[in-house]
Amino acid sequence: MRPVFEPTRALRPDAVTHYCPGCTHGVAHRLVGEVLEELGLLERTVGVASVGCSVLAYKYFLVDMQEAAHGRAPAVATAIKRVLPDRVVFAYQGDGDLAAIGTAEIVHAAARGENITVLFINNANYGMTSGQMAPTTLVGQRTTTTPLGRDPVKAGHPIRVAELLNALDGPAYIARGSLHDTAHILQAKRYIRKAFQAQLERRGFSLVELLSSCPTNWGLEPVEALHFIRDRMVPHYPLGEFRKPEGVR
Ligand SMILES: Cc1ncc(C[n+]2csc(CCOP(=O)(O)OP(=O)(O)O)c2C)c(N)n1
Ligand code: SF4
Repeated sequence: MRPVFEPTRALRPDAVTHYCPGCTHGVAHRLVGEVLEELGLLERTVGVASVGCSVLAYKYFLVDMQEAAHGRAPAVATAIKRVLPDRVVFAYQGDGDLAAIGTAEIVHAAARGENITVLFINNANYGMTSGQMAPTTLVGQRTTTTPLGRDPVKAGHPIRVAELLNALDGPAYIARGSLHDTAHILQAKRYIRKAFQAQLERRGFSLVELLSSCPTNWGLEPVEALHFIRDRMVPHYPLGEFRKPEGVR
């Protein structure tokens, strides 16, 4: 019988996940793993795990992995890529990590056009530390630090990271996908593939933002959390490709 589905060889098959039920961090891991495997990159990839729920990503990916201090993954990835230019290097970062404590690192890595790929998991809060407001938290969204809902007068407006970085000259590829249903997961995978291809072609910095669920801290059932992405996050964070290298369709 011909198999119709096989788990990617990029992820440890015997790992017991620490992610909550319904969390789409696992889906994002699988997409990255599938793309790396399909492009034949498993032997030459170095991933950089950040601080947040994905701090243990190195336990799942069967590629070389390095842990970075909170927010510093783009700087660590920069160093690895510069020392080992033939390796494929990616950073995997949450929105607290990338868009709060690590804002300077991501902006300058993008502005420098570093030839690295960043997977940016936007779940609109700090997941690991029990659901505080992140820069990406929506106006009106309740978190443990905005129990009445985010008030932009006191807490500012949510940051659209893909659009922010698209204002820079350095990036080669920037896209935003979503993990809330199958069609969008497949679209997100195409974006991730193009981001890694940009790195392989030495085009420069690539980033894929992925709208992702955090049912535990949102106080929602897993399916409701997917609907929250679709109904609340996608309208604020439009999906699509913001920057593509010349000649890429
Ligand atoms: C220097 C430093 N400051 C603060 C923390 C506490 N901390 C750990 S994870 C985290 C936020 C993670 O949120 P995010 O990046 O959105 O990832 P998620 O857990 O939602 O996937 C914070 C503030 C830390 N570990 N180190
Ligand atoms: S706290 Fe949120 S982001 Fe972290 S594993 Fe659980 S659902 Fe996922």
